[in-house]
Parts: sequence; C-alpha cells; structure tokens
Amino acid sequence: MRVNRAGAGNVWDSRLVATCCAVAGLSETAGANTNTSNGYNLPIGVTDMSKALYGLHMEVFWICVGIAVVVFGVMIYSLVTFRQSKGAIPDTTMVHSTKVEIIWTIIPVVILVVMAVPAAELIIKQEDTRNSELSIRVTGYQWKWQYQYMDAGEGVDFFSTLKQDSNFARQLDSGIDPKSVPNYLLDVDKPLVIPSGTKVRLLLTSMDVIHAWWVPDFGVKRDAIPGFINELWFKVTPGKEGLYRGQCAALCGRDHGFMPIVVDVRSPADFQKWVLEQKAALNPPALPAGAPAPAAAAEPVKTARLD
Ligand SMILES: [Cu+2]
Repeated sequence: MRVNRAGAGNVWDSRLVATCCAVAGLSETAGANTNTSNGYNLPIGVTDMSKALYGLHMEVFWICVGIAVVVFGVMIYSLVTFRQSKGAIPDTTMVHSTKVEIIWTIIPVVILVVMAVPAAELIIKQEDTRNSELSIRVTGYQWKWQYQYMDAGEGVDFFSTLKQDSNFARQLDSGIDPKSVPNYLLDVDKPLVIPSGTKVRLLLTSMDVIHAWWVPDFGVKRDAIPGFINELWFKVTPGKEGLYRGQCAALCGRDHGFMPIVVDVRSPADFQKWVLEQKAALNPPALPAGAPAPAAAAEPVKTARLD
C-alpha cells in the first residue's frame, strides 16, 4: 500500500514537473530563439500591441494588489483590534447606512472604469485590421497549419507541420530522450515567414475542428473555426527579427499538442528575397530555346495518364 502510494506520488510529481516544464517551455528555449517569456508572467513580446497588453495586465495586477492590501489590511486589523476577548461591543450605528452604501458602490465603479477604459481602447485597436500590408490565409488542420500568402507573397502556399525529430521522439517506446531534441514539440518543418515593421493580417479558418493560432510574443491568439474567417494582426518591431514560437491553443483532438507554430521574422528586404525564392521554386524559369528540357521525358507519361 505504501509502495503504491509512493508510486502514485511519483507519477503525479513527474506530471507536475512535466506540466511546469511545458508551461515554461516557451521560455526554456529562449537561448535558441527570441521568445521573451520568463515562464512566470506574460511575455512583454515584440510588438507594440504585446507591450500594451503587458502594460495593461500589470496595471490591473497592481490595482488588484492594492485592493487586496487595503481590504485584507482593514479586515485583519478589525479582527485583531475589535475581538470579543478584548471586550469589543458590536457597533450597530452603520447598519443600512445609505452613505456607506453609496461609497462602497462608487469606489468599485470608479476602479472598474479606470480598468475598462484602457482595456476597451486596446480591444478596439486589436480589431482594427485596416491598412494591413500583408495578408496571409491560415488554415488549421488536424494536425498542421497551412499558410497561403496574398498581396506581395501571392501564390506562396505551404503546410507547416511538426519537425521530424520531435515527431520521432514523441512516438511510444521511441527510445529517444525528448530532452535531447532541441525545441521539442516547438519546432516545425517550414515556419511562417513574415517581414518586420509590416502590419501583417492573418485570416484564420479551419478545415476540420476548432484550432487556435497563438504566438505569445506577438500578443495574438484567435480561434480558427470551420466555416468562419477570423482576423488578427500584428506588426513586429523592426530590429526584433528572429524565430518566435507558439502553439495551437484549442483542444483539437489526439495530436493537439503536436501542431506548433514557428514564425520567422525577417527584415523586409530579406522577406522580399524569400518570396522571390519561393516563387522561383513554384515557377521555374522557362528554358532558353534549343536547350535540352529535363522534364521532357516525364511529360509524355503525364499525357498518357490523362488520356
Ligand atoms: Cu489544433
């Protein structure tokens, strides 16, 4: 019995550790990429929006701390000072005091307004996808993401799936220590590439179940729902180029934990170069007249199949 309990305890201990590691996971890899989370608080992030969200979050946090200190301070002081053993007699003069009721209604309303005004301003800003400079259609699948570029990247279209080394290590009895895999479960074969200093709009949808596209460092998280198109936008501060990692944030089935998001932020010039490379790969340049065509041999086979 004792052994069993100890065993169960170990399982829970290890699960707790695993959960904590998973929570801190985005920051654990900070050395290998540019994520700004410290594992304890919201990441400050690399967009004006993520910084504003962090600022608001801290403002509300300190208001809550202030309220807690005042309320618990008065409560504890009253409990200690006016206890029965000291001969305290209940004061009944303030029962149904209109003055007190007005005060304790107005003060919380003022506090709520102080929090609600900047919060509403930020929500309005978050929803404002006007004047975006690059749109990308993001489609969630069980269990991968598809990125289809519009505007300057028109025609670029690819899937982004869990990187092979993570995929092998995660298999039951793989014999591979996940700790030996860099960015375990947080790496993909082909990251989303975007330019810095550019307002990027994502159009999110899904082809099966509800997924959610979440990159903490950009201060964005939104559901990808079949039959709907949701929008989000972000603009990475110039100079913050690098790799940023996120995950699907909606329980989307068996492999929900295995569809990470990696965003490769490049300078606009590097992004332009990347787009040209992608387009060149899609449409190989026409061969000069008279040159031997390497694809010529394959062509009749294709035609024959069609016939
Ligand atoms: Cu998902």
